[in-house]
Amino acid sequence: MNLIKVIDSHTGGEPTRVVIDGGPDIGSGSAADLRERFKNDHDSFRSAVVNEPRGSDILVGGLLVEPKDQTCEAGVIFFNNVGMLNMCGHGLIGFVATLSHLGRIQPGKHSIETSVGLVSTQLHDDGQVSFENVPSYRKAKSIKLEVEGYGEVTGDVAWGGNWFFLIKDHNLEIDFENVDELTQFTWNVRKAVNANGYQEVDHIEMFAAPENPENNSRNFVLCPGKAYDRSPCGTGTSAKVACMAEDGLLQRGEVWRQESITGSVFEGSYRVEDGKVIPSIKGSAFVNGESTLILNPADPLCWGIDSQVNM
Ligand code: PYC
Repeated sequence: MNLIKVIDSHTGGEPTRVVIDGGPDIGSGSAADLRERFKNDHDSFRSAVVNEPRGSDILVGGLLVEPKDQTCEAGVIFFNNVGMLNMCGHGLIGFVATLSHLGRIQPGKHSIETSVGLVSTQLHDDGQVSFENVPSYRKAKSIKLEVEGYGEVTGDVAWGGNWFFLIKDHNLEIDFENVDELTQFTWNVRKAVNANGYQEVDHIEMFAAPENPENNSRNFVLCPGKAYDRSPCGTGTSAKVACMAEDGLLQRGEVWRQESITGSVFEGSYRVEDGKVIPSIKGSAFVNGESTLILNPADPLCWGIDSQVNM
């Protein structure tokens, strides 16, 4: 039997499960190297931690690792129901809240090593967390796609730590009651964008007017494993900020309040360094579980029910 210690949290409704003890031995190296080793040799462990019957399609996992860069407080590798994630904004906020819960950090600045680079985080006195993301940018503007069942859809391809296709113009309501339709639409968009030369895009993000007038926008984000993000998506908000910066629609330091379909909010802003947009994202996470997972090889579902997502 393997005993795996985990801390669960949610960030604006989106859950994160951080493995703090009992994970596989993946040796030492940068978070990018460890991510590859974890991906190639320990995929069943990933599935055991996040998939049913212990987890669910919306759960994002984080493996706490020793950072190679000794200036960092910790390293983390993110994964989900179908594979590995690059960066994960809500996951990073949950990770910092987890380190705080464990007493490993106090309010202040802390660097964290991720598989796409170092990110600087700040735990605020009131428990909120902000982080400066990796440089974010738009790769392609106003790409037109023919989307099955919906006709022509226009959007931008952008990087915010994950790859996104961002859609402003559509006729759908971003509302809880409409989640099935939003999922179908964004899934068809994903198929179209991948078939049109953007294989790397695995997150689809659409925008509408906010429900709360204090916010700037409401979004719906479809994640790679076909679950939708309950939070406003940290990497998605970073991609949005990068596009708006390029269009002159958001100035340096100006705050963009991104509301999710659940009503939770991230504040996004940016600075420019060496000509690159460096987004900052601020949000809150709450630890809501501390438990030991039991991996019993006699259990036929010990390694989880693999999420079946057919493109
Ligand atoms: O917050 O960046 C994010 C994220 C990615 C996938 C789910 N959440």
